Amino acid sequence: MIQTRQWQLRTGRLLSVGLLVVSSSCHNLSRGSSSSGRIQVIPVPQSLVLDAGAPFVLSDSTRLLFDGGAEAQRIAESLATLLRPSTGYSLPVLPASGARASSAIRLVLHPSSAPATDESYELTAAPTGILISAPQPAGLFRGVQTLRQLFPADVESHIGDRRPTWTIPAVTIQDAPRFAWRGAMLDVARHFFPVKEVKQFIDMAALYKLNVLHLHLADDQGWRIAIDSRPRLTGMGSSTQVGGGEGGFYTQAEYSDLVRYAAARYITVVPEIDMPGHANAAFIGYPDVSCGSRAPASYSGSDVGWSTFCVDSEASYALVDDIVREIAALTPGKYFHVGGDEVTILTHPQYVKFIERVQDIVSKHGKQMIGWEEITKARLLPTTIAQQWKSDSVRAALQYGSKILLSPANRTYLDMKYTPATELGLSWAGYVDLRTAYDWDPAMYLTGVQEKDLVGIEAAIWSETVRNIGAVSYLALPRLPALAEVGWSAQRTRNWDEFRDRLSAHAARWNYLGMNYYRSPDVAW
Ligand code: TNX
Repeated sequence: MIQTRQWQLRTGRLLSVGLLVVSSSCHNLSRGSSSSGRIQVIPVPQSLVLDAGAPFVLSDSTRLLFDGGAEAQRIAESLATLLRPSTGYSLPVLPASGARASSAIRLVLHPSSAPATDESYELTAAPTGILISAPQPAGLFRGVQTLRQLFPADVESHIGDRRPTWTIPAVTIQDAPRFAWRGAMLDVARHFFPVKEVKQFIDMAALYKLNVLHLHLADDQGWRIAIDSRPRLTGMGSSTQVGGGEGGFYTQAEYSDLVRYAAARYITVVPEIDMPGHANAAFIGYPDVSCGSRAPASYSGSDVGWSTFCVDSEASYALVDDIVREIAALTPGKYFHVGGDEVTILTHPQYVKFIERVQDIVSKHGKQMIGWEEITKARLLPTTIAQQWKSDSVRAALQYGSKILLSPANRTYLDMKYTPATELGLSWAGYVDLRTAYDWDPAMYLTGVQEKDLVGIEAAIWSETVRNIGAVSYLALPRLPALAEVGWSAQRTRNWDEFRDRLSAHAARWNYLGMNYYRSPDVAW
């Protein structure tokens, strides 16, 4: 069969070479030529060296061995949960100490001597087994996602007792993320997405090593999380969405369930309550805090910029305090996102006063503030993060020692149409085709903003036109994997032609996972 092999040169450049390799163990299980045993991992690892030896062969005698306590065990169990339904093998999960196995996948937590991040890992494949080792559980989990992609796409199936002979070429992978923050934002306010659908979105993010789920939990159209001390937020503010319809909200138990589901995949949930603008849904139940030009009533349109908290009213800050306190208590992550975008009806001093007060409230409840780039008008704490989306105004964050998260709409907004013909989505920032999402370097995006100033990048799906997970998926695939690689992989390892070649194998996975996707004409699917 034909395999494409990649060698990493000492310079770090990836070389792709198609060559004929006779492999007796490659069965006819792969679907189509594109997934036939080639290494098509996304995001591309920092270093991948193919060894000369024989491949690893998964079989009924393979055992999953863990070394590193309960979390390593849990990650091993999650690998077993992936492999058992697609193979029919028993794949027992056992502590490594004392276990004997002629064929093993070992997951080992151990402190690293090399400088490493929480998400670094090493993976080696040899005839006797696979070893994934990492200094932290997050790295083990990321390494397992690489292993998942080294298996054929059929690994995503639940076909049962197929008892395949899957091989993984002898390889050594050393990997670590370029950026600490690789996020995906989902707007659950313009349209509400039930817990089950958000979990599907988390699954998609986890496969591509993203580590932040930013939930846009409130906007003019809907309030989507229960606040016990302020029951009218959801009681009156959650019952519609763009275009009308039911809306909805998460109970605190449901939100906590999402937080746990994400955490099990080493994804941090960042909750956003957009304020002082984009807050009409809060004013329906609490009209005393509204200074909007319209009387508070439910809103199912898509205009922006018309609602605002009353910045001179103490009642506003009391409400914000209750909201931040309750959400902070439910959120183990370090961050609380306050929005802060598109406020057109406050004066500059009014806006600044509000953001600085809210920054204090967020700190008081033990979180670091994040806000859209407009917050750089205020005096920021060095721990605050400014999220760029439309201009270079975010550079003002640097004077406070604050870091920048890049979400340029013309690269990372997945609610932008792919082309003029895309049915879903908007186009105010232009069309974002696959290459536009992939082919850029965050460190070069803004003059005067260097790599060290960035925490990372985040993709965003605003949901004015997006009604369900099928639509989310269509907009996210294949651009989300492209952005995942922009955020994870070193710039020197990235190459557009090579990326779209690797990507072609992923559609077979998405089909098994029931994930809708756009057949970008740039890819030979
Ligand atoms: C701009 S991005 C917005 C959102 C919209 C989005 C639509 C940002 C901070 N504000 O309110 O939903 O454009 O693409």
